Amino acid sequence: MSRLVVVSNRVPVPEKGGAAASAGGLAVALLAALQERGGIWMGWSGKSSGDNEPGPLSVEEQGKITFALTDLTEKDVDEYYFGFANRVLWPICHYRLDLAEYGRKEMAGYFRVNRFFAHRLAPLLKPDDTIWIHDYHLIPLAAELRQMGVKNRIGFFYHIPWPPADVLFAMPVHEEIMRGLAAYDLVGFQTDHDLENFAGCLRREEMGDAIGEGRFMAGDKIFKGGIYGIGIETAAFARFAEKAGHHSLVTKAKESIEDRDLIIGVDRLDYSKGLTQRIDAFERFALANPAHQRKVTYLQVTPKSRSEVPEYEQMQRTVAEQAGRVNGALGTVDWVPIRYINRSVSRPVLAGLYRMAKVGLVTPLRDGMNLVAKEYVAAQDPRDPGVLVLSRFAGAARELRGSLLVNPYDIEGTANAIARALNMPLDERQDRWQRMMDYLLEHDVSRWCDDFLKDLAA
Ligand code: GDG
Repeated sequence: MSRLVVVSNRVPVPEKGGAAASAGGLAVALLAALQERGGIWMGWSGKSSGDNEPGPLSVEEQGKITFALTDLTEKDVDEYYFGFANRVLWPICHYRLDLAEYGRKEMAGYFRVNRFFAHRLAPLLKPDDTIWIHDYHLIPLAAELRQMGVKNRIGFFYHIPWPPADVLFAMPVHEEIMRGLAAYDLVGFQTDHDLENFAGCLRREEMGDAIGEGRFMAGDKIFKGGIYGIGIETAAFARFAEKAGHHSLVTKAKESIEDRDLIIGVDRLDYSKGLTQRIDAFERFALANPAHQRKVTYLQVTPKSRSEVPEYEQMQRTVAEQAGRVNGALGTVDWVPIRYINRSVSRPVLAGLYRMAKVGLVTPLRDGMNLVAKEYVAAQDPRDPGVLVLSRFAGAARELRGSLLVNPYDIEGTANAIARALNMPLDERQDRWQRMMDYLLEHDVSRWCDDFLKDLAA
C-alpha cells in the first residue's frame, strides 16, 4: 500500500497523546487512513507571517503521520483565502452571484498560493505516494504539481456544491478552474447533482464531456469523476451521544427547558445555511400553532465563522436581531421561544443536545452534504427518535430519505413541516429513523475514505 499524502487548507493536528478533541468525522477518517498507510498531512497553519516571507515548513511527527504546516503572508491570506476562496468561489458555488466580489488581485493570489503550496509539497513526495487534495481552496494544486513534473496519482474531493453552468460562468476564471480539475486522476463530488452540473459545465464550454465508465474528457485530458457522499462515524457517534445524554451540561439544559419539546439547529454562521428563513419559519409555525406555544424551545447553536469577511460580520448582527425580535414578539415572562447561541459548544454537549431534540432543523439554502443532518440522526434514541426536517438543497437530501424534505425558501411549507414533525406518531418516527440510520451505518466516513482511495488506486 502506498503512502498517503493529504493536503487541505487547514490541518486538524491532534493534541499530543490523543485524537483532536474537536475533530469531526472527516479528520478522524483521514487520520485513520494516514495512520494505517503512513504519510503526510500538509496545509496552512492558519497563521500569517505578516509582510515577511513564510519561514520553513513547521513539521511535527505523530506516529506514522507527519504534519507539515506552512504560514502564509498577510497578502496571501487576504487574496487567496478571504479574497478568492471565500468571497468568490464560496458564494458562486452556493449560488450567491450577488455576493461574489471579483478582483484580479484576488484571483492571481489564489493561483499564486496554490503554486506556493506545490513548491512546498513537491520536495516531500516519494514517487509512489498517493496524493489526496481537499476542497475549493486548492483546485489548481494538481496542475501546479504536474507542471513541476510530479507524476503521482492525485485525487481531489470537492466538499461543496458544484453549480450549473449559468452560475459558474459568472466567474471570470471558470475555465482555469475547470482545467484545474482535469489535472487530477480522480475528482470526487458529494452528489449526482454536482457531478451532472460539472459535466454540464464541460459541455457548455465545449471543453469536453463524460465519455463513459465514470471518465471525463476536458481538452486533451482524461480523468475519472465520481460520487462519494461524505459520511460520519455513525456507530461511534451513536454511542457517544448515548453517553452524552448524562453530561452535566446536557442535564442542566434539559432541566432549563423543563418539559418543553426541543427543536435544534446547528450551523456555522454562514449565509448558505438559511438561518433567517429558518427563524421566519419557526415564527410562522408558532403563530399558526398556538397550542404549541410555550411548549417548544428552539435552540440555535451558531458558532461564528469567517468574521473577517464583511458579509459574515453583518449576518452576525442580522440573525441576532431577528432572534431577539421573535422572542420579543412571542415570548412571555416564563417562555423564551428561541435560544440563540453565537459560539461553539463542545462535541459531547452537541451530541447530547441532538439526542434530546424532538426535531432537527437543517434547512440550508445550499449545502454540499451537511454533516449536522447525519449527526442528528445518528444521535437519536432508537426507542424515541426525533424527526429530521431537511432542506431539499442539502446534499444529504439525496441520501436521507426518511427525513421531512422542505424547500427552505417556502417559509409556510417549512413551518408546516415543523408542526408535522412535532405531531408525528412514534411508529412513523421509528420507521423513518431506521431507514436513515441503516443508510448511515452502511455509508459511514470510513467507507467514504476507502471507496475514494480504492477508485484512485484503480
Ligand atoms: C463543509 C460543507 C459538507 C458545528 N457547530 C458546532 C460544531 N459543528 C460541527 C458539526 C459538523 C460540522 O461542524 C459542520 O459540518 P457541515 O457539513 O454541516 O457544514 P460545513 O462546515 O459548511 O462543511 C458541507 C462538509 O464540508 C463536509 O464535506 O458536508 O456541505 O459546506 O460536524 O457538528 N461542532 C462543535 N460545536 C459546535 O458548536 N463541537
